[in-house]
Amino acid sequence: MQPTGQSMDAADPAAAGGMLHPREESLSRDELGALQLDRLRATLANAWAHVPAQRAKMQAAGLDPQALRSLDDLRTLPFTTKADLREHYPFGLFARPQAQLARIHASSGTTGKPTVVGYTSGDLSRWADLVARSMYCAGVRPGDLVHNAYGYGLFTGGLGAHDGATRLGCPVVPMSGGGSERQIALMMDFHPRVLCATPSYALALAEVAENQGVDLHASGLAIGMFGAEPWSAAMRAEIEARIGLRAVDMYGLSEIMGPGVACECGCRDGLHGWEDHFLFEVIDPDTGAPVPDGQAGELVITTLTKEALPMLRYRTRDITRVTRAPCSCGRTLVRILRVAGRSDDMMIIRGVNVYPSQVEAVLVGRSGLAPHYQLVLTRQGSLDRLRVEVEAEPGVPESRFGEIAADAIHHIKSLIGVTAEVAVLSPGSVPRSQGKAVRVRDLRPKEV
Ligand code: DLL
Repeated sequence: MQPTGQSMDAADPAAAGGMLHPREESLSRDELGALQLDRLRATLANAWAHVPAQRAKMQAAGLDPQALRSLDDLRTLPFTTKADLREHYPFGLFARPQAQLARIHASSGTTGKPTVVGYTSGDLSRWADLVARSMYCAGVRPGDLVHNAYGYGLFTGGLGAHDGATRLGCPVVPMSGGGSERQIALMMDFHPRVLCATPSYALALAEVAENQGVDLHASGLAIGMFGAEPWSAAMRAEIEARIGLRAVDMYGLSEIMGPGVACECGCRDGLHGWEDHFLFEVIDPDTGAPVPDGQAGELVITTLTKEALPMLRYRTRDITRVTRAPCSCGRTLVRILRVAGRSDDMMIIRGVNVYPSQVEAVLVGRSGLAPHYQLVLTRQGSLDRLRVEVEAEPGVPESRFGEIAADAIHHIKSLIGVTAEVAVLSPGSVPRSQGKAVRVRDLRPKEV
């Protein structure tokens, strides 16, 4: 039931070297670099020929796709940001006319217009391949039943996971998010081996099952393909204990493709970024300068095979570290060492930088607390203040809330170095997620 990285292909030798575990995953860095350079030239040529805004940027930077000599030459090109997508809303950065598109997705965004992305049928096919590779590398095998609770629709999670599972040869139960009682009933009846969901929704499902007296350990679930939001190691342990599966981290973003940009293998020692299709850089978010492997920075991604929406040096705003040391599963691709959070979600509390996932790591599993929380940011004078609203574990008497809060305050201070207020609330007070959880409520006055 617990697949490991090393034994994966021993169980399925036909897949090694095939579409599910292609040679490209284990090339030497030189071979991989040569493949990436070829594909980068083609990507730049595509953008040059079909996206006037990208061509203008290349011209201004003096970058001629044909004359590209090394991957490092790309660094002369300015970054692409979400603002560029907004400026050219909805289709202005597309490299293909509408008649050549097969699908549009969009992410809602917290303010203003959504970010719109497009795919040719070739793009959809490569996306399905990469999600299939992600699932395979995580231990999913052809024939496994996949219960897909990612939201279907404009969000890339539902259809992305669906097409990938289908490509892998898995039957899919296309549940989408919500209707938790029904999801649980069907999981108990159908016995899926794989659950696809955001980690926060997986936890919400576990809770609803427990409240109904249903034991999800008996469902037969073995692997969770979880992503779309940051989640801590403590949250992983909590979900695994409550559902009885192996929780795997899968990363992606719609601007680049959707789920399946990177995924953990059975070793769970970083997420393999599919470098035959993407170029990964890590930069200092303040200066834009590259940071060495192993050091935290913002992930920047260039697509190497996208037709409809080639993305050049896209600033993801995700803060992470990478290593290019080979993994014990044999893959030589870059490993992304979990995404700590988005730079937009970083809080600065009296000069200390804090991500919500760091606070989560302190709260989840702490005695007396349930893993349901929200962080509320307020401003007093010129100082930002952090208030942590977290639920008590069911059954804990209210008379103990004060003492539990004091313990949490102490550990947040000693482990993260910030002073927070903590309010322990009764069970059920924090809204449950059906997709991406809302972890931060920012009540600070808006800057104008
Ligand atoms: O969330 C795609 C996806 C769907 C990934 C299902 C994995 C599973 P967007 O809605 O565009 O796309 O949001 C992308 O979500 O920039 C990260 O900030 C965050 N994110 C995605 N996966 C992870 C992860 C999808 N595994 C944004 N860990 C990204 C941490 C993640 N953050």
